[in-house]
Amino acid sequence: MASSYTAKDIQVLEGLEPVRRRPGMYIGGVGSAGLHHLVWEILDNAIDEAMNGHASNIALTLHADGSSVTIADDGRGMPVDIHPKTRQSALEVIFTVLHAGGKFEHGTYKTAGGLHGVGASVVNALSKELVATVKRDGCLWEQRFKQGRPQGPVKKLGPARGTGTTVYFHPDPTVFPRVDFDPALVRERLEVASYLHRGVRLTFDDQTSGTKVVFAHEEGLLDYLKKIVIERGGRAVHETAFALSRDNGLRLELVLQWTEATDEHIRSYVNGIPTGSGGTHENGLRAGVGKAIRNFVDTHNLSPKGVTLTADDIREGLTGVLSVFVADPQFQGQTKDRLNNPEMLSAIDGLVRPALEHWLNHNLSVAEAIVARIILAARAREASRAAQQEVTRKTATSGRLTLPGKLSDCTHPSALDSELFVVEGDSAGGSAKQGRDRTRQAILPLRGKVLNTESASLAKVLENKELADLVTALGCGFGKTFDLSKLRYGKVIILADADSDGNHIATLLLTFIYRHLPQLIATGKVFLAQPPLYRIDIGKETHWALDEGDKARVLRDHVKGRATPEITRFKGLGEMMPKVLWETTLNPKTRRLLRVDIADQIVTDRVINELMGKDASARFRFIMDRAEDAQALDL
Ligand code: 28G
Repeated sequence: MASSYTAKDIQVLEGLEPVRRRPGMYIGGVGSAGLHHLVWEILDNAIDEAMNGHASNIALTLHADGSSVTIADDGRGMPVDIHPKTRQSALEVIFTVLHAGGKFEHGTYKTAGGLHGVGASVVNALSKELVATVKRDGCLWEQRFKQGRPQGPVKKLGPARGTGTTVYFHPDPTVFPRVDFDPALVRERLEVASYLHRGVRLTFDDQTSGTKVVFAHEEGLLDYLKKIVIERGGRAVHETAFALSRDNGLRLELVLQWTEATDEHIRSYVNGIPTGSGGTHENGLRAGVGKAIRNFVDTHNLSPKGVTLTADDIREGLTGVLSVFVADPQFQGQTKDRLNNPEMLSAIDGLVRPALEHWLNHNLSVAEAIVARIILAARAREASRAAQQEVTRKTATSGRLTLPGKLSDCTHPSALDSELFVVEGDSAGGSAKQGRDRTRQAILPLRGKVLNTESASLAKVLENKELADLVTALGCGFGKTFDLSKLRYGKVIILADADSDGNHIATLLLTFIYRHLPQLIATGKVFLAQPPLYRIDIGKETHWALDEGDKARVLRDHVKGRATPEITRFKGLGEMMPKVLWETTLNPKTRRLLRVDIADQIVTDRVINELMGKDASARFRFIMDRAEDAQALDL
C-alpha cells in the first residue's frame, strides 16, 4: 500500500511543484493578501456548493493560533469513490491537480478569473497541513495532506449522519513569512457573502477572541445597503431604495440610494468577488444612472437655472451595491480587482437606465427629493469653487487677505516647510502663538463648537464657522474642488488637551477631515500633537510624561533613592507656559507626533460611525489604544 502511494506522491509533487515554486503566480503574493486568498478560495468552493442549491450552512473557524482555519459546508460532500482507471478519488483530484474542481460545469459561473478560482489544489500545495473530511453515503471519510502530498488515500473513518465537506488547513510558514489571519477581514468577507447570497447562513467562530457570529440576510443586498448607509453617516435622501434584479442572459442585482454623504459609494462584485477598482460593470451602472436622471430632469422640466448638472453632481451621495455574475470574467489591474469585459458596459447601462427611469416616474415624490439633492450638490460645488478661486487669487496678488482673522500665519514661503497647528481654545492658542517658531508654524485657534459632520448635512457643514476657517486656512478647497497643490502647509497638526474634551474635538476634526478632505490623510499630512499630561521634577531634572504609563516609567527610571519627585498635572494646554509648550509639544527636534493613518476604508467607515454615536471617552480610548500599538493612529 505504502509503496504504491509513493509513485503517486511524485506525480503530485510534479503537479503542484510550480505552485510552491512561484506562489505569487497563483495567489498574487505571499503577503497578507495572498495568505487570505487561501481562505477565500476554500470559502468560494463552499459558497458554490450553496449556490448550486446543495448547501445552506457554512461555518468558518479561525483557530486560537490565528494561523489555521477550518471551513465546513453541509452540501453533498466531495465525491470519494475511487476511479478505477486513475485509482484516485474526485476528492484527491480536486486537491492535487491544478485547476481541477468542477468549476466549469454547465450552468455554473466560474468563481473568478485572475487570482481567484485557481482551486483547492493551490491551497493544498501551500499548506503545511490540510485535512479534508467528507460526510457522504452514511460514512465519514478523511484524507490528509502535507505541502500538497497525500499522506495516504481517502479513508473511511466510520459511520456518519448527513452530508458535507470540511476542510482544515494551516498555511505553510516556509512559504508565507507571516501566517496570521486577520479576524476583521475574514469576518467582513463572511458578512458580505451573507448579503450577496441570500439564504446561506454563514457562521464565524473566531477562537482568537472567543467570539461567534452568524450572518444571514433574507433581504440580501437591501440589507447590505441599509448597513452601508448607516456606516457612512446614516442620512438617506429617500426612504425606499431602488432595487433591480435580473436573470435573463446576465444575472444582476443592484440596489441604490441617494444620501447626504458628499461622495459616491458603490460596492461592486463579480461572481461574489469584490471589484474594489470597479471596471466596465460599474461604468455601465454610472452611465445608466446618469442618463436616467437626465432624462427624468428634462422630461419634467426640473433643470435648475444658472447651474448645469454634472455627472459628479448626480453621483454625489449615491450609495449602492452591484452584484453581477459573468460566465467569463476578465480581471485587470495590479490587484486584479477591476472587471474588464467590454460587453458589460452597454449591457448594464441598457438594463439600469430604463428600469431606474421607470422607477423614478412611478415614485414621483422620491424622484423629486433625489433631484433636489442633485441640484444642491451642483450649487455647493459652484459655491466651493468660487470660495477657492477667491483665496487663490488674493493670495497670489495681495498677500493672504482672505485668510481667517484669528489665524496666526507663519512667514516661510514654502508650504512644505510650514506647519499648521489647529488648537482647541483661545488660551491654548495664545500659549502656542507665543511658544511657536513663527517662521514655520502657524496657529489656528478654534473657539466655537466644531460641528459633528458625521450626522450633519452638507449645507450645515458649509455653514460651520470653525470648519470654514480651517478650510480657508488650508487653501486647498474640499470635497469635489479639493486641490492638493494649493495646500498651504506641509503638516496639519491637531493640538488638543490630553483630556476627554480635547479628544472629543480632535475626533470631530478628524471626522471632518476624513469625510471631506480624505486626501490629506491619504497623503500622510495629518498629525496629532502629544502635549504632556505631567511635569515631573526630580531634583534639578525636569521630565514630561504623556500619560499614566509614561509617568510610571519616569518615576521608575529616574527616582532612585534621590529627592522625592514633584509631580504637576496640567489641567489644559492653556496653563502651560509658552516655553514649556515649545519644548514638549511644538519643537520638531523634541516633540512626538502621531501620524493619522487609514488602514482600511470599509472598516474605518464602520468604526467612525460606531464611535460617533458613543460617548467621548469611548472615542478617547479608541484613539489611545490604537496609537499605542501602531505608533501611527489608525483612524
Ligand atoms: C468546506 C469547504 C469547501 C464542495 C462539493 C460537492 C461536489 C463536488 C464539491 O464535486 C467534482 C465534478 C463533476 C461530479 C458534486 C458532490 C456532485 C455530486 C459534488 C467545498 C464531481 C466536484 N456530489 N462540495 N465538489 N465534480 N465543498 N467546500 O469545497 O462531476 S466541493
